Amino acid sequence: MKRKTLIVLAALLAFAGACSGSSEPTTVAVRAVDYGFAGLPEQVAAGSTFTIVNESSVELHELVAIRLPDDERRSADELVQLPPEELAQFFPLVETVIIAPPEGDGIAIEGTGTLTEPGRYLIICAIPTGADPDEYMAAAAAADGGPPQVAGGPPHLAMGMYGEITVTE
Ligand SMILES: [Cu+2]
Repeated sequence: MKRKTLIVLAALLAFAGACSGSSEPTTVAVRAVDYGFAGLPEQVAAGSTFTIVNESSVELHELVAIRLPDDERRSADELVQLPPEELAQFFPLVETVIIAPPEGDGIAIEGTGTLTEPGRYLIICAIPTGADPDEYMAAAAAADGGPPQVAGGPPHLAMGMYGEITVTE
């Protein structure tokens, strides 16, 4: 076999190894920016824990992980285009919510940040654009699990702050 062929084969094997090497739970540090998630992996092993750091100096951000039904085939791109009341149907499937103030670390306010159930997850931030962080946190506490009512523009997901991950066995 020619040397060049061997090098290509070695590279392919290394690539295959990297793809299948997601079986161990890890801690995934995601960076929240205006407006998106940086460092969101495509796949993680079940039991992996998410943390967020908010790199914005003005906006509050959150990471909401929704375990999509097994028969849900629409992409994250399609799901975030749904009217708010249709998207709200997925809210009972929220596994965890991590919220982080501007230039701050995230705190899990629902769940623990760990995704234990294999499947496909929609990741969104639904904070209204331009909302006052302190006002939002106070409203969230007062809403007792419901959607906080605060002034602001469209949710950050409408600005592109969403993603999709698959949790593997
Ligand atoms: Cu956000």
